[in-house]
Amino acid sequence: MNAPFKTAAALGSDAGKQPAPDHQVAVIGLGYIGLPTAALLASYGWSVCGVDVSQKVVDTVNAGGVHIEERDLDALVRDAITAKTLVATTEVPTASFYMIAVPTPLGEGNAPDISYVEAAARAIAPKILPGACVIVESTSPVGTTERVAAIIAEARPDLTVPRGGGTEEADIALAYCPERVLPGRIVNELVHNDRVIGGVTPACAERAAALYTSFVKGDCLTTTARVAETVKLVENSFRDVNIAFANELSMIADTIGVDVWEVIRLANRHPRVNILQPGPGVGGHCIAVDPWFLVAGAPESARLVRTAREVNDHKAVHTENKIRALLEAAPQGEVALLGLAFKPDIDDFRESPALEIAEALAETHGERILVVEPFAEDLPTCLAGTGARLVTLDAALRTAEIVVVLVDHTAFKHLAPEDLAGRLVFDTRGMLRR
Ligand code: SAJ
Repeated sequence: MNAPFKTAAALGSDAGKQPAPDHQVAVIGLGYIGLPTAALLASYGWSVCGVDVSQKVVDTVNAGGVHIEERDLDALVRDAITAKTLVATTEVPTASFYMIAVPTPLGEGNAPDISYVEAAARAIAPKILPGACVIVESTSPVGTTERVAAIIAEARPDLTVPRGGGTEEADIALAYCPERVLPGRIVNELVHNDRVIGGVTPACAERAAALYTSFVKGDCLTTTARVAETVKLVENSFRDVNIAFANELSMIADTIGVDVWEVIRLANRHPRVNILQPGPGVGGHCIAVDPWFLVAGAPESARLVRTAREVNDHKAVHTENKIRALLEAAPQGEVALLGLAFKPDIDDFRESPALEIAEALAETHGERILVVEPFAEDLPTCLAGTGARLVTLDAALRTAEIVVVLVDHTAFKHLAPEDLAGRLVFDTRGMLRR
C-alpha cells in the first residue's frame, strides 16, 4: 500500500533530510518486557540497541547476562550478545524503530504515572529521523501515544508528526502495541500470541506492523492507538474482575460455612460457567495495577472495575486476619508461611499479596514466622530484622504448628496429608486438594 507518511528513502532523496537507518531497533527499557523483546528481535535478524537508565543492567546485558529470571531468556540474550546483534547502552541511538517498554506505575491516589514514558519520548526526540517509527508497549492510560506524539512534535518542529484521526503525510510514525505475555512464558508468548497494533493514523499502524510481523507467528491486528490502549487495560481488568468474583465467593463461603473449592469445582461443570481460583489476593505489576488506569479514565462509569480492585485488595486483609486467628489458637506455635511470590514458580515479589501478608504478620509476630520461599536467597528487606526466618520446607515442617500455603509453587506440591498431620493448616490456594 502507499503509506501517507514519507518513507525513509523518499525523504532521503527529495526532502534533503537524512533518513532513519534501516533495520535498527532501539528498545527503551530493558525490564521484563524490553529485554526479552530486544533479544528476540536480535535473533530474528534485527540490529538491536537496548537502552536502560541503569548502568548495572547495561553492563550485565553487554556481558551476555540477565538481571531477571525468565525461562529461555539467558540463552537468547547470550546468543544475541555473542552475535553482536544486541548491544546495550544508556544513550538512545538513532534507529528505524523505537520501542518504549518502561514502567508505568501507580502514582498518588491510584492515578497512572506516565513520567517514564514521557522521559523516553524526550530522549528519543532529538535522535529521531524521518521514516522512523515510535511504538509504545508500556501499559498506559488511554491517550498516552498521543501524548508521546505531542512531546516529539514540540521538541522537533522540523518534523511533521502524525495526529490522532489525521491522514495527512507525516515524517514519522507513532503506534501503541501492548505487551500481553505471561511471566514465566514470555519468550514463547512473544512469538505465538496475537498482537493488537494501534496507529495514531492507519499508516502508522501498518508501519509498526512491519516490525511485529517479522517475528510474531500469531495474528497482527491493526486498529487505532486509543483502541489498542483500551484493549490492554480491558484484558487485565477482565481477569481482575473474574478473580474478584472467585475471591468474593471464598469470603462468602467462609461466612456461610461451605467449602469454596468444592462449590467452584461443581459449578464449573455447568457448560457456561468458568469460575477462576480464589487466592490470598491479586498481585503482580499488571492485574493489580492496570484496572486503575481504566478507572482513572472514567471514574464515574468504572464501578465494577473499581469494586473488583477493592475486593481483591481486601482479600489480602481477610487472609491476614484468618492467619491471626490461627496464631491465637496456637499461642506458642510457629507459623510456616509457604511462598512469597505473587504467583507460583516465579521469583517476582512485586505487589505480592503473600509478601504483604507476611510483612503485616511480622510486625506483630516476627519471632513466630518461618518463611519458606524457594525463589528467595535471602529474606526480602521488608521482613529483615523482624525476627522472621527464611528456612527450607523440611526445616519449617520440623517445628511449625501452623502451616499456611500462600503460593502454590511446584516445590510445595508433594506435601502429603501425613506431612501436615496434627497441625493447623490454611491453604489459601486450594493446592492441597489438587
Ligand atoms: N490469580 C488468582 N486466581 C486465578 C488466577 C490468578 O488469584 O485464578 C492471581 C495470581 O496468583 C496473581 C495474579 O492473579 O497474584 C495475577 O496473575 P496472572 O497469572 O493472572 O497474571 P499476570 O499478572 O502474571 O499476567 C497478566 C496476564 N494478563 C491476562 O491474563 C489477561 C498477561 O497476559 C499480561 O501480559 C500481564 O498480566 C501484563 O503484563 O499485563
